[in-house]
Amino acid sequence: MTEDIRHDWTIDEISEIYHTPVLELVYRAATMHRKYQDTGEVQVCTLLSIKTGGCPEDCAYCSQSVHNHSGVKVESLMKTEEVLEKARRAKSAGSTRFCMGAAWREVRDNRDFDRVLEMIHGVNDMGLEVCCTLGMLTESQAKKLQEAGLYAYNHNLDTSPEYYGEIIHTRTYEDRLQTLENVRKAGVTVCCGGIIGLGETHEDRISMLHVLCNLPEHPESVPINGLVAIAGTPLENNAPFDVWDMVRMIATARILMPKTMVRLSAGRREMSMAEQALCFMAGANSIFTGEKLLTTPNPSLEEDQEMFDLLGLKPRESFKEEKHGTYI
Ligand code: SAM
Ligand code: DTB
Ligand code: SF4
Repeated sequence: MTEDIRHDWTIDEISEIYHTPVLELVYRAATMHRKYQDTGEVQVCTLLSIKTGGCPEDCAYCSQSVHNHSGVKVESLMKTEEVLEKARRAKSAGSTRFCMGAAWREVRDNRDFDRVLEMIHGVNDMGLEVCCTLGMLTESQAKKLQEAGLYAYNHNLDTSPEYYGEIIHTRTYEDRLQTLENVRKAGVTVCCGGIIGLGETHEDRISMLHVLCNLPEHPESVPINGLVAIAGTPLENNAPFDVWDMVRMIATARILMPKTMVRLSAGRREMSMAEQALCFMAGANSIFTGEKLLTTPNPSLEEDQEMFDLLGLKPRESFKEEKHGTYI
């Protein structure tokens, strides 16, 4: 079984997988999925933007950057009780993971950070997997988050090292990798993925997957986002992402990182139920539910319930142990 879990993938091998005729690719990924995951289960996560807008970074896709003009209102950090109320609601709507996002370049050791630690405590006490995405952080900050009860930290590579400079100028790929290392050292699980539809090539996507699957440990979750093109950002007129490319990304990620939760993330609103079903076939086993992602709309709870019923999918329980490569 262990030959499936590798950290020495070459670009050529990944390219061959990614470019496999799509039905054969889905079959291969579905086979790997069946071996390492419970195929009838999909993790249900809820996002909340706890500090919206005013971010000094210049990510070209983002509604929350001060460099873009999306019209998103700058808000200060939400009150702890309000956040906990949202988490309670997410839990009663069936969510098992709660992800809090702040539009910060990096974490600072200030009162806001102390309040985030308090939020983590509260959400963790509800029995939810707590995830945060707060920008760059040091190892000691990551340790404080871990001690507060943080289960996962989201920090995306977004695209390939080669294309990164076209999308973000205010930090480097190396900065991202350093934060991921700090998270890992603190014993927090890693959530790291990217976006398709930024204008990148197939080679860029392959290159991003190459970085992810050759990290010393595979991220426990890999979100694949389809660009939500936001008016007022430099990418507002990008062509919609190709659903077949989404399927290829998910299937390739599943084959490269069999034990990882692969999340069909932003962009589901632009996809039909049948298209999403193809992504689940290809190995996606996590989604964000609830009316909003961070600043943009998401399918409604009713639509997602209908999809789960139709496809016979069940929500995955929190803190579930991984399967170790058995055929079912
Ligand atoms: N500021 C933190 C950071 O950059 O790590 C956290 C928040 S950031 C919004 C989290 C991730 O959401 C980004 O890295 C990006 O992959 C994804 N994202 C943001 N805006 C998006 C968009 N318009 N379409 C698709 N994905 C997006
Ligand atoms: C991730 O990979 N996607 C989520 C989460 N991690 C933080 C964010 C998607 C944001 C989509 C655009 C928005 O709502 O602003
Ligand atoms: Fe800031 Fe994160 Fe948006 Fe980049 S993606 S502008 S770091 S909030």
